[in-house]
Amino acid sequence: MINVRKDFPILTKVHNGHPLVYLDNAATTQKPYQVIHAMVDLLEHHNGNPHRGAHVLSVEASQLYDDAREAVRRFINAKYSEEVIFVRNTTEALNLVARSYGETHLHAGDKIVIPISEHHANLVTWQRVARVTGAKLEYMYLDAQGHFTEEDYAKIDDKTKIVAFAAVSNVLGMKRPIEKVIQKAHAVGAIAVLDGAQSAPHMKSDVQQWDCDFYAFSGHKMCGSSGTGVLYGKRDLLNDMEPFLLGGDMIEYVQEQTTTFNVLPFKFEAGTENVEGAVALHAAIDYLEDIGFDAIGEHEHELTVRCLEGMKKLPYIHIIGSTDPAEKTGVISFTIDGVHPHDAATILDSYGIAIRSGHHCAQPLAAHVHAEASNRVSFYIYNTLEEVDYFLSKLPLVRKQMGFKD
Ligand code: C6P
Repeated sequence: MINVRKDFPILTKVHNGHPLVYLDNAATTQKPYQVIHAMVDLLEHHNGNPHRGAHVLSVEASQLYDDAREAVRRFINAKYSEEVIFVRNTTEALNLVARSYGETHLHAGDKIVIPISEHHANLVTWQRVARVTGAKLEYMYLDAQGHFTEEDYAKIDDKTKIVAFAAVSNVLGMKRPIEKVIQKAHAVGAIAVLDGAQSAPHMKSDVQQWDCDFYAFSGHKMCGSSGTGVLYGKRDLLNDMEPFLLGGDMIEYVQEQTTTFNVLPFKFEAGTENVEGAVALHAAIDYLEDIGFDAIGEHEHELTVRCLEGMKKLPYIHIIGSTDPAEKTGVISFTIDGVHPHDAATILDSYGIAIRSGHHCAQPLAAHVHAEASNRVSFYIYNTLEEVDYFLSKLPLVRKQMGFKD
């Protein structure tokens, strides 16, 4: 097991008289000292507006920002650093693709294909593209355990122009057959948009090996800060797209009536950049790479195996999607017979356990599996088997406190 708890100051928090057990990592992860200190160091010693000044602080901030971009390029194995666009988060990255590619490249009769399990950021965005262009949004409905079926793959046909899917679902926690889906998209001339919000923190990202056209992820879900995410796009595609936001730093020449745009990546980074966020993401990447994704995967697997074993013993618990730990990152969504998920989360919070409840921003999936709301535990590098056992020991108390005998 990885032992990194000492790096995370928030994990010493005591809540309701109990040590905090933080099991809501798919929502956001906690930050190690290494990331916190990198941000403080920037603010104390190097803070300036990047790419705009000749003075020392602007130059230093520019250097740190550019270094962060290079770190991201390495992290996802992109070919060129200008293919890495800093945005606020996964949501903004996917909106950028939908607006700047989807709305300008699709036409009536075209198809966008997505799984029913997508997060709203990768779903509502395509609804609008469909509405604006007249294209059709078609869903892959998955089998009862959440796998793609042959029927799903058959939806990727000659009319399909975009296939968008999460590399890991935030509700099912299942790793997708990334390369297979992308190959099917490319075989019909469609582009593949990969939502990496739940993959980038947990497994090695390799955009060249996957051959995805776009890849989006958020810094805050991988030990970085809020407010910084990444859109990777293939250079030719990005060059061919209009910018999504207009303003400072994304221009080449501005005249009274017309403007020419800056080169990549600046064309897509209008306004003052979030240097703190970029620096935090750089530190987070260094931190995770030091641990290594093999170790991270093994650690999460052990926690998931233990948790699933314990949950399966409770007849009133129903896990959504596959229960095979080999198919999952450390995400388990479930319902409890007779207990509203918000009640369950509130009761567990009284024991210091933080879990998520609700529709997890995936309402079409929730409706499809007839679980309008559910609970979710999600693990990360600092969680321990003891924490899993503590959670499993308190889980039966939820039903007891709601008045059930067992
Ligand atoms: N899911 C969760 O608790 P942002 O909010 O932009 O950083 O990430 C959006 C997003 C996109 N795709 C997937 C697969 C996601 O899981 C998320 C964020 C959080 O599941 C908040 S709803």
